[in-house]
Amino acid sequence: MIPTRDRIAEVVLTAVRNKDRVGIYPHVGADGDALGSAIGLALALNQAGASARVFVDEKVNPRLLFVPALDLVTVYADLDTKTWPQDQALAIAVDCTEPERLGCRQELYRDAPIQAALDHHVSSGESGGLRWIDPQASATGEIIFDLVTELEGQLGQSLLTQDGAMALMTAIVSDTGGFVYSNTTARTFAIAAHLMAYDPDLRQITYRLFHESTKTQLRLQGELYSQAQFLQEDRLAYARVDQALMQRLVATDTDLDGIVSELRSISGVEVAFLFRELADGAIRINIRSNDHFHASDFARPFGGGGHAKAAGMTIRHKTLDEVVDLVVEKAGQWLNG
Ligand SMILES: [Mn+2]
Repeated sequence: MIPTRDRIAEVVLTAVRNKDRVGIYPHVGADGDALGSAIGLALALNQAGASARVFVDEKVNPRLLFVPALDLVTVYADLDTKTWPQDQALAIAVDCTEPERLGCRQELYRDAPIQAALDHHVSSGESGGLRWIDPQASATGEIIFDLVTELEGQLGQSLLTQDGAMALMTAIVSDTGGFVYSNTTARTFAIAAHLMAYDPDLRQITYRLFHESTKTQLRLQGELYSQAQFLQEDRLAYARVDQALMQRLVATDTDLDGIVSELRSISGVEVAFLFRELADGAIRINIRSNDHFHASDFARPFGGGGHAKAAGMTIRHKTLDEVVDLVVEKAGQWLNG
């Protein structure tokens, strides 16, 4: 039996040799890995003679607008589904395995004569088509690199370019947090070293992905951090933001990104909360925790959910003060229970 990754390399090679149309589908809410992988793959396939395009559900995240070759990306709403996708010989899902993760585009994907999925997440669901899943890969970008390397060998032609290396480096930097998460391996560095030979702008990638901020964010962080509260021998930290503050600073929801994680990063803090009053009066609560506090178990009785260390919930028909008191008291019991 031919391993699936070889079969995927084979169908991609056939598509390239036939100069076929190949549709590439990152998951909804494409992050640096999904988008970088998709564009890196599209560039390599086009370099080899295919006609590849990337289809996405929503506009590219402003943080990712530095990624090269965005002209290869079409947003679903702008897509004339009667033309291009009808002729695709091959559809490739990247950074996801289940067609449900493709949102509006799942029919386009399913309609292709051949489907292949490239992913590093372990998937339980059954789905048609070919799958190349490598849970050892820090990012789908590593899998794309392997596939491109395989194609280069088969075609006896170099397919990586500076833009392609930039896209794949973005994918890897994004999912490894800049080569610091525990998913970073010797192989990750070996691939990164290979990509560096094409001179991608690594400084630009890390700045745009992790460090770029705005004046509004700085002011908002200043306000929230200076008012942050610490309870339970500093094991519980929280910050709160009401509509008046948001309006005074002309801040939006995304300006609050990262604040609760920053509170959780404080040495000794087991659980951190960010309480925000929404425009309709509901209170949204973001929870970040360390090993000893299960965030989604905590959120569930309040109708929320998420993961062990990151969860959220929304409480209605109570004031911000009431919600803070309620949640902080309950969390105190959890910490001492
Ligand atoms: Mn990924």
